[in-house]
Amino acid sequence: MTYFNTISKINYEGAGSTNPFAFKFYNPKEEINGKTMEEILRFGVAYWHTFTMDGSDPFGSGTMIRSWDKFKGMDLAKARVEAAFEFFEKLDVPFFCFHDVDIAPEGDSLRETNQNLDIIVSMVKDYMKTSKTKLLWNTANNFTHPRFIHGAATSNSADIFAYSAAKVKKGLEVGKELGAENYVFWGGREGYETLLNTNMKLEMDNLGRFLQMAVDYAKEIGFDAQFLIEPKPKEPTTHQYDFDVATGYAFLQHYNLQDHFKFNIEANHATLAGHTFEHELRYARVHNMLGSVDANQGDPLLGWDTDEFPTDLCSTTLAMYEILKNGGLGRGGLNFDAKVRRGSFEQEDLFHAHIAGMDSFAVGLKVANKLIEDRVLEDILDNRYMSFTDGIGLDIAEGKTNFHELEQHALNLGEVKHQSGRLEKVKATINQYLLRAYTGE
Ligand code: XUL
Ligand code: CO
Repeated sequence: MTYFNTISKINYEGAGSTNPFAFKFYNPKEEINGKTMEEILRFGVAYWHTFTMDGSDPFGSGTMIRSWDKFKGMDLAKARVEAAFEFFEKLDVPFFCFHDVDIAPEGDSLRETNQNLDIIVSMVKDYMKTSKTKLLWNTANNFTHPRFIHGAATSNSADIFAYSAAKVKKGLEVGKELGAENYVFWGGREGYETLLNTNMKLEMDNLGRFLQMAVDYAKEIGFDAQFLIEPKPKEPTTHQYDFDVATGYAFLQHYNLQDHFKFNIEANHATLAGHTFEHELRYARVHNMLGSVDANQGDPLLGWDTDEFPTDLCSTTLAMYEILKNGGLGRGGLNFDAKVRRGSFEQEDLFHAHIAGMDSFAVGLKVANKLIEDRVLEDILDNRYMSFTDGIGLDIAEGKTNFHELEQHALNLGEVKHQSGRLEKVKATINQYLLRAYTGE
């Protein structure tokens, strides 16, 4: 059965196209430095937002009109797989991502849930034999069901800790079965609402032990995916233990897990933490911990996770700058952890949304690549930090000096001349590059 009957394959038609069902900037086969856009950008579709969620919010019920919703239970799960692979093919997207509960309904017991999962996983595996779309990552949803009311690996209940472990164990087996490139840990409820009833030390130690057991089990079964922590500061909890990349990195180092994990960085999680998207990418990159990206954007006027499709070209440019400087995303990708607005309830909106996101990152890629080619930001940095390239500065940078020498240097200093930061000039230059990207000037 088919579900998107009025829509055919989305092709690249160029910046002047007026066809809403065409890419204007994302040209999968176009090469940039010897790699195609498709290979660099590694786009993924998030199963939950696109095929499972219904548009409900805390104030209103679902609005999405989905042709597969006429089915129920396992039939609905199967219909979603059919619809998903039709969508992937029409969008010509190389990856998808899912939580266990997105693809198969929970049964009355964990055993039954696993059986449901097995049926759908074997169906997905069959589709993957003929589809080009691969699994970027899967994960366990250890936050929606009421059993996770007080957390999963950080629950006060040891039984729930065990239940959560069983779900991740199954997730690792599923990831291996489907050849997942990565496995994601987003600590949905791994945090607290109040310290007044929380044993922070025990909860964090348990989370460390949980992740170590996951590493051990993946090794045991020969599942070689890259493990990813996805930081988020709050929501649904008041405070999440994986607040941001810096906090997550300290956590990983404390529990000696840093060699087994990288980060999956989500734009809207960065802004909830009070950072820019590019800050989180930069922090991960300079520590060699940038693994993958959940591509979306938040609403600066709202204090919660709005998961909008990314359309801010300045943000996609600065994000692609970090990704290119990282030498690419490796086994990671750009997963659209993004949902159409509640008012965009028609199926064709799913295409418009993904086309908008893919085109926005394609622009970001081209502009960032040009900025790097012309050494725009590199020259600024070289010039700005020049004082560390010889004399006392070089000694500092090479760790060859001490407070005695530095004091002598300071005592003999005359007036120190500063250079302007030229912030406005830099911003104007970025705008110039953005606007020039397609005029060819
Ligand atoms: C929630 C979120 C999740 C993770 C996977 O904010 O981003 O969907 O990406 O569990
Ligand atoms: Co996410």
